[in-house]
Amino acid sequence: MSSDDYSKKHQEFVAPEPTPEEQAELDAMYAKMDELHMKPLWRQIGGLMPNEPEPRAIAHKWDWSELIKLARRSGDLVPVGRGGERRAIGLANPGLGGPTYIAPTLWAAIQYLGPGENAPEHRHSQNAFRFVIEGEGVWTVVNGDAVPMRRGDFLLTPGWNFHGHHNIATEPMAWLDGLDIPFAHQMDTGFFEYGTEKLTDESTPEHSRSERLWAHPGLRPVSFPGASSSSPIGRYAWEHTDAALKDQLALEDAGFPGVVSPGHAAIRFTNPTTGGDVMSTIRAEFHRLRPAAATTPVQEVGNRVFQVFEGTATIRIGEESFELKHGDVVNVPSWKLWTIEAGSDGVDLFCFSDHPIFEKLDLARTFTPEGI
Ligand code: GTQ
Ligand code: FE2
Repeated sequence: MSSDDYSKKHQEFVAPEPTPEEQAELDAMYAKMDELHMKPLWRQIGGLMPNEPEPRAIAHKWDWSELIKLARRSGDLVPVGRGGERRAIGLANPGLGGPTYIAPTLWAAIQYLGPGENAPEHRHSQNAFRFVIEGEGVWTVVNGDAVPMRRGDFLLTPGWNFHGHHNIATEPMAWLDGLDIPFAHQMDTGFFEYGTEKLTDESTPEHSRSERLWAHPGLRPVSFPGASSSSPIGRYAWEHTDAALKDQLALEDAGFPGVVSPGHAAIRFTNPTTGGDVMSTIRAEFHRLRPAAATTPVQEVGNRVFQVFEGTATIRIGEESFELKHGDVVNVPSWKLWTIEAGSDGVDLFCFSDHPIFEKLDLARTFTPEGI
């Protein structure tokens, strides 16, 4: 697809000037349409069918220092329990008006659990993950499997799995939640049920059962046939993510392929039963940039959300740019040209997106402008 294809604009439609009599008839017709809940396409074609995506979501950054401050405050003031379910503070994209959507398809929240607190078990059709920006001491129970949460870990709670969170440590803990709540909400596909009031597992194992079965590199148990749309791995431990990124950069130094572009290492979390994305609606990746390295500028259909794990960076999104540091969250709306440039110490970024939705529906497009 060349850039010319994207620049062809709708023809300007110019109707002949109506006479006063014609205008009166037109006004009456439009009023009748309005009354009967009809709307003519010719008065809205440009807005409904733009030449290219015109997202209502805007690019926005949430400062970790503010997020964590308010999370702590809510920990002081608001109990966690059945009904409210989670002490999670959703990030609301200013361009999307009322609902708590960071993007039309995606929810992102900071969740906070004090020492000794339990977030009760429930299940929902919405897919969920956690990314642990800092701290440890919470374990999540997914269908009876206790999954520890530690710094840098990426955890899955695919749709319809019972899950609850328990802080058994002496310190509070906060992490990033990502779900497809807005997608389910807008498409009317959501189901929700309460689970048991009791803890289904009191143990705090080093590794979840799901990891012991599924998280050995390149190996799968023969006893589980077939592909599943969600990954069976409950926890992608930081040590594996970090090692994979380190190796990509070491191989780049030695002159071998593997990095995305010079100084830009990246991994995608995968479903070992398919090699594809971890869940049907959400893609998750981790990116590492060497000091001053930059990603290749790209436009993509779909939405990305980044959280800085370590280091600093500048992200350019369309005409805007944002300075990023530890814990900051930023979203990239559909089809906005974006690039990230690392600061002087390099940068580590967690990233999630809704790209699997659009790939499945043959709606995915990417465009890499030349000469940028
Ligand atoms: O931890 O189960 O941020 O159900 C939003 C909905 C977290 C959770 C959120 C949820 C959860
Ligand atoms: Fe949940």
